[in-house]
Amino acid sequence: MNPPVAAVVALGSNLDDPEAQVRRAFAELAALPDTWVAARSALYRTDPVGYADQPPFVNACAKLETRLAPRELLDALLGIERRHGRSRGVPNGPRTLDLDLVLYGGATLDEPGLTVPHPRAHERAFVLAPLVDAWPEAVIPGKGAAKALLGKVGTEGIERIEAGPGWRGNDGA
Ligand code: PH2
Ligand code: MG
Ligand code: MG
Repeated sequence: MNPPVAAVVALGSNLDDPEAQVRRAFAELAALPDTWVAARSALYRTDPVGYADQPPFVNACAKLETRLAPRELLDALLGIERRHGRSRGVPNGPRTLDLDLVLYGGATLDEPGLTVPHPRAHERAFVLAPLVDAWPEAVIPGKGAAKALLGKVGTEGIERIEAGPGWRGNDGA
């Protein structure tokens, strides 16, 4: 069996009760086979990036421990998106649920449909702020510490909805 790997999933929604979509998705991540949610961020309300004429997003991050291979995990994420009625319309446009595989251990992958680290994670506050909540020491291979990257990008246009940093299980840090 594969040893467990720390993987990070970024969650985003801006349609059909975004907060509920994201909360349900956390539970569905926790129910994936051979996968545990080690930590989760607070929820954030964020201004849309890339395509401005759409509702604000709710964004969050989950740190998983998983024995699934990257492609198996990706397929599981796409399955959850489909169950949330995700349809693929305008690039960067509105969606019921977006689950992006941001990190898979220290791996760098560039395969069809599977680019890890996520190619834009290091420049997006709506990914970095929740990532730092869930995993303060996270490092984006080739880009550096998530905390330092967030310092560079800043937190304009993002607002924490919940108090506190989220939930980090028993192992803290
Ligand atoms: N996702 C996008 C494009 N723009 N903006 C915000 N605030 N949050 C997102 O999750 C987001 C976005 C493409 O996946
Ligand atoms: Mg995305
Ligand atoms: Mg996506």
